[in-house]
Amino acid sequence: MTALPILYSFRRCPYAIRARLALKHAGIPAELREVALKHKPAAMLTLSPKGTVPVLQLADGSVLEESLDIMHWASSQAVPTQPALRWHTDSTDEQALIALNDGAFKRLLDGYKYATHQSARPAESYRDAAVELFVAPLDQRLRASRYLLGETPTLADLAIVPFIRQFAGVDADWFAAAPLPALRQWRDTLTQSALFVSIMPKRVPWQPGDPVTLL
Ligand SMILES: N[C@@H](CCC(=O)N[C@@H](CS)C(=O)NCC(=O)O)C(=O)O
Repeated sequence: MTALPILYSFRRCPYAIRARLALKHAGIPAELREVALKHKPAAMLTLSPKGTVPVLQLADGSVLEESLDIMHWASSQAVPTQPALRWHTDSTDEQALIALNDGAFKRLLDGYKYATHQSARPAESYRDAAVELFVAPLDQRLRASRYLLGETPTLADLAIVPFIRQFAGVDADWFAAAPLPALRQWRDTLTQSALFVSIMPKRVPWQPGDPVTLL
């Protein structure tokens, strides 16, 4: 038994960012253990041998090892005093958006991020395919409403914005000039929010015996 849920996390990982956003937004206190991906702690690998972050160990000992499961658990536990977020619309629209983000868009994002001059396919080709598939349609959506599924944020916004942040960061000059004004505004609103800033401080990697650091 542990007193608080324990989140194994990596600061810049978009999956871990969405999990931290959800827990923090839901007002759920948790211990944060920063992980160095090259030196994953044995305690984490024992809980979740697949070795990806985020991993959440609940107070009853059970383990959530998928970021979306952590978001859904957080939404089910949300403290009622927290500001309204339409947590889980359960709409097929929301599920389809997140599935496209985590599937085909994420693969193109990785291609864009990791392409080198030696790659058979240049970075721009991945970027342009990602824009056509996902990024431009998000911008179109956001020209019609402030958030992805309407005028208030939902779980989809918190789940997807860490990936758009990463996409924007690959070539910030290109993103700043791209014909994606509504997407930029949305990215800025969410990533400059007090919630987002509060889950991004730099941490040194956790080691057994360290004092507890709270999320
Ligand atoms: N489907 C997983 C994906 C998590 C994931 O791939 N996380 C990356 C970091 S962003 C990771 O831990 N990779 C393992 C590694 O780099 O060793 C989730 O949604 O939680």
